[in-house]
Amino acid sequence: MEDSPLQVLHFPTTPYPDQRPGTGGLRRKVFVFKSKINYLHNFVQSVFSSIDLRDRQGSTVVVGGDGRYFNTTAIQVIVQMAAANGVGRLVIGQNGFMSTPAASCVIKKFKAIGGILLTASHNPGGPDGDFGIKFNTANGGPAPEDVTEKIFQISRSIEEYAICPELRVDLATIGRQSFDLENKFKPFTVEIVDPVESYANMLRNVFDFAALKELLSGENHIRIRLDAMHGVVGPYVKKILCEELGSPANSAINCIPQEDFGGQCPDPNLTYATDLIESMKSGRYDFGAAFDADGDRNMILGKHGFFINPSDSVAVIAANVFCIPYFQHMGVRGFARTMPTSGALDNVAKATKIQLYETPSGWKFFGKLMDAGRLSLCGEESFGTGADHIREKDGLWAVLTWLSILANKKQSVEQVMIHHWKTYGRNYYTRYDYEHVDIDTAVEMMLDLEVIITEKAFTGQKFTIGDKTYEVEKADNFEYSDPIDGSITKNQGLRIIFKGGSRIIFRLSGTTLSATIHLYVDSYEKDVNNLFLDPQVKLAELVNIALKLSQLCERTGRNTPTVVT
Ligand code: VG1
Ligand code: CO
Repeated sequence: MEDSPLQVLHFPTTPYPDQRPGTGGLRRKVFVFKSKINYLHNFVQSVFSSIDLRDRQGSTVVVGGDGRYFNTTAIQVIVQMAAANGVGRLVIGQNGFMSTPAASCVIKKFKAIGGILLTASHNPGGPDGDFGIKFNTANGGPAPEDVTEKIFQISRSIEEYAICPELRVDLATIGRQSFDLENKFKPFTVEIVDPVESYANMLRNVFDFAALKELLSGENHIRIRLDAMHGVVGPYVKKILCEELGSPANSAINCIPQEDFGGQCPDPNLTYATDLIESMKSGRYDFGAAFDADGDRNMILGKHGFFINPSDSVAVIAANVFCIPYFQHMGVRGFARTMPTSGALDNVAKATKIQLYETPSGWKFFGKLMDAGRLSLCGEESFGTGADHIREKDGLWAVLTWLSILANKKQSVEQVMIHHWKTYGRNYYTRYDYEHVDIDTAVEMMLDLEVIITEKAFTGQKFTIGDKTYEVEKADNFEYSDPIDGSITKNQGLRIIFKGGSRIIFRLSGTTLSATIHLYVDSYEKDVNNLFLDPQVKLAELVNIALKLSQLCERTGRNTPTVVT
């Protein structure tokens, strides 16, 4: 306990116009947070001010991050501001580290009113990289739109912030620290916790750890390779997969969190997860997976790098959902996918007569459905998969889910996938990202395309390439009406749906700092003789139609995308 109470001070500040959170929180270049006066303070104050004072007084808030550059500096400021804003207790991950799924779990465990997560997720880190702040609410999930909008509105007219500038916390030592504050009746407390333990505990109740241990270290064990990509999930992989489930130490790579993620983009896809892809080629490993910096994304690979498309991944899990004890106990109430995710999950929903929901991109829309007891399993094409055990997508959960299926089916990753396609048909899928394009060009392209596709005559229009004709059945700018509270979310991507179900979708990224155009293309195939084509060949005609319609190459000056999934 400090000798004399710490001062609570109020400082004037001027607002920034650009603090509207995107698909996954507020993301900016490190230098913006670091050098623009009060940029961080303004946003953090706006987050606290968005919470009713009665709810805030004496409450618990969780804080943690993906360990990127500026993580601990930002946490020290958040601690000082939380204390000054009436928060009673902060629960912080040791050394400021906490994966996003672990934060979701810890928020519930400590009955917190929310959590502040310092992460820019899959975006690059380091002094020249990106920094980000996400705010999660009491259910453990990303703040819904009305909350992020409120935060944004406050940030536009903020006049002062509150802070205890002398308060310093020791982030390294597990345990409780108390601080007496001026004019405060009760001390402010900080609890430094090991989030790995809370998270592992939760997973022990979701999976059959004995069966997984047998799979990974029993007599006929398989070999796995997991790439934490220098992000925050490394210690979780080590503890759960290696120490507890007995996988050898060399099955986990890049497991020490680094401020700049080793200079790599911590994005688990076919372009950036290079170490994993390289080591899978040798054929020494039966199963491979990579995670993003904050541990909520996952990429699954089979032997020789057999790639599981994330849209297929959630469908495979849905089809084999009862291989996981959690679902055996809880049952399955509904499935959901984001709009650009392929219809593979829809096929399983149809066959099992389970309700399917289609939401905009981003995890926040799933949480409401889960809280209302309507949703059990969901996924995104962007390497996000999860369930209602928490309110965030969960990379390690996805890995243990796949391993549970392998253990149960006694099949390889490839066999599981092929069996799935033979049963349900295959949704060929590809996503092209055009990163760092000129923002005005991108916005203009989207506006013009919207005009074209929403003209009345567009529906019914036919596109013929070679001997194939695609007829437009429906085209719109996707809009979501929330089945729980009726709220409407507009402008979520341009979709062109053809007869037979093939789709072309255009969307602008809401997480990258420079403009990124996403082009998503999918096409359903049920003929068993056509299940093993190269998606790029199979989808070439549709991609062609998309590029012609949008004039993307001419407008952006790009002939090829920067990332292909
Ligand atoms: C991207 C993905 C979206 C995902 C979001 C946050 O958003 O497309 O599906 O939910 O990132 O993921 P956008 O708006 O850039 O396309 V994470 O792991 O970066 O929090
Ligand atoms: Co992430």
